Amino acid sequence: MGLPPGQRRIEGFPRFGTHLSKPAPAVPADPVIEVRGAVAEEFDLPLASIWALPRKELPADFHCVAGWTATGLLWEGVPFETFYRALVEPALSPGTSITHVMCGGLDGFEAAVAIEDILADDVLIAQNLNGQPLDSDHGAPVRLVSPSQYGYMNVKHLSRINVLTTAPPNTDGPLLRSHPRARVWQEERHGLLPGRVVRPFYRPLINPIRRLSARGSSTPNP
Ligand SMILES: Nc1nc2c(c(=O)[nH]1)N[C@H]1C(S)=C(S)[C@@H](COP(=O)(O)O)O[C@H]1N2
Ligand SMILES: [Mo]
Repeated sequence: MGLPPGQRRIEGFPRFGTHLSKPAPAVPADPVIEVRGAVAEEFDLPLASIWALPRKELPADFHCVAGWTATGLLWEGVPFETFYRALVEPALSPGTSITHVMCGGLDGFEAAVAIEDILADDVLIAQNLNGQPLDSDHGAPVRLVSPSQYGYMNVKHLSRINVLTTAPPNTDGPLLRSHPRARVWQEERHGLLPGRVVRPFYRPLINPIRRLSARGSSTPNP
């Protein structure tokens, strides 16, 4: 299959993100996912409890909104839907209807994912990449993987989910306004402008962000 509209293949899989050159956050000795928001009582799920759920492998490409695509990745983890149905849904406050899941990383990065997108069958809480535990560049100890959505929905170092009953306000300025769905095949690159219009403005950001992000990498990066 070809690449989604406006994407170009990149060699390898670079570290990339709004963290820029900041090193990855330390992984706690006993990592948990904090469950917050519209639940009867907030709680923390040790990652160990999540690995008791059925897992699957997910071959996928990875698409950053700036325009690069890493191809041929193999993720392994627990489908988000499995995790949600088993451990989160039973804990919801009675009568609530969830519209969004705000996912947060140990570095403070956040993304609000629409419930219909995060429950899709290609969304994982990923623990392994290409047969190895996730390294700190790519989101240790676990990350959200949603290959049908741009990278910014794929929260690294996942440590918190906040279940919401309304869409959270978009706090981006008008220029870099992210799209609330971020579906790659629809080219939902931008919240206000058609995706193809913003391509030439995003593309020049790739190399500088990539260089900065590599500087904070734990592994030697070209
Ligand atoms: N915690 C966290 N997750 C994040 C980011 C970040 O800065 N922090 N950046 C996002 C962006 S914009 C992209 S393109 C991907 C890049 O993932 P990679 O570093 O594994 O290539 O991570 C996403 N998830
Ligand atoms: Mo990105």
